[in-house]
Amino acid sequence: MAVRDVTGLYAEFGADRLPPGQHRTDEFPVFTKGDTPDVDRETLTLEITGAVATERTFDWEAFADLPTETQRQDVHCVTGWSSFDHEFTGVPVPALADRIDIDPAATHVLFHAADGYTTDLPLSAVMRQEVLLAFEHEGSPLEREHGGPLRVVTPHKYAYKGAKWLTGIEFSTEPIRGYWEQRGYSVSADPWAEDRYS
Ligand SMILES: Nc1nc2c(c(=O)[nH]1)N[C@H]1C(S)=C(S)[C@@H](COP(=O)(O)O)O[C@H]1N2
Ligand SMILES: [Mo]
Repeated sequence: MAVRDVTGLYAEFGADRLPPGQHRTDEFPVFTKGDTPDVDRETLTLEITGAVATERTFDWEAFADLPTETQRQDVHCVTGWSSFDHEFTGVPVPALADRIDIDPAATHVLFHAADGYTTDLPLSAVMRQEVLLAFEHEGSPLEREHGGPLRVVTPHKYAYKGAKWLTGIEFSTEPIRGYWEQRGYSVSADPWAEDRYS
């Protein structure tokens, strides 16, 4: 399958691929607030709730019917590390949106995860081709510690916007703050603006 290289997306936001104040690592560190939850493809449920015409739940079989894409992306953690050139395969959010009838009044999204984690973004920041609901990394099922079976990746934002072990996407007409956002981290989280705290 062809790989879409989106590592050039930084040009929309800043001068350099490595955002200011970040250092590059060749590792892919694991960064989780607590324990890794026990989720697999067989037990996966992805609930679409809130400001949508019909709330619905995808199991793995229904999810696997959605269009997918493989992209090369960079990861930027707000604690300072950036890790380049990861190949993620997943469903781009616009492809999911085509199937779920989002309320035109919806302005925000809250992602829910199996470990109780949540994170929020404006809908406009989520409705981008490079925001993937990712289930493969480097051609293999996404590693459990990196969020397998299903996570969000947000290469245009600090990586705390990418919920691992995704279980739900809640659309809303006003912001609902996520786990780190309630604890002082930035809602917009633009790495090139060094938008770390709010
Ligand atoms: N469910 C869940 N998602 C999460 C987190 C978490 O603790 N729980 N940590 C976030 C943070 S702060 C970062 S930097 C990335 C790290 O992803 P990685 O462990 O695959 O590097 O996951 C994000 N998504
Ligand atoms: Mo992070």
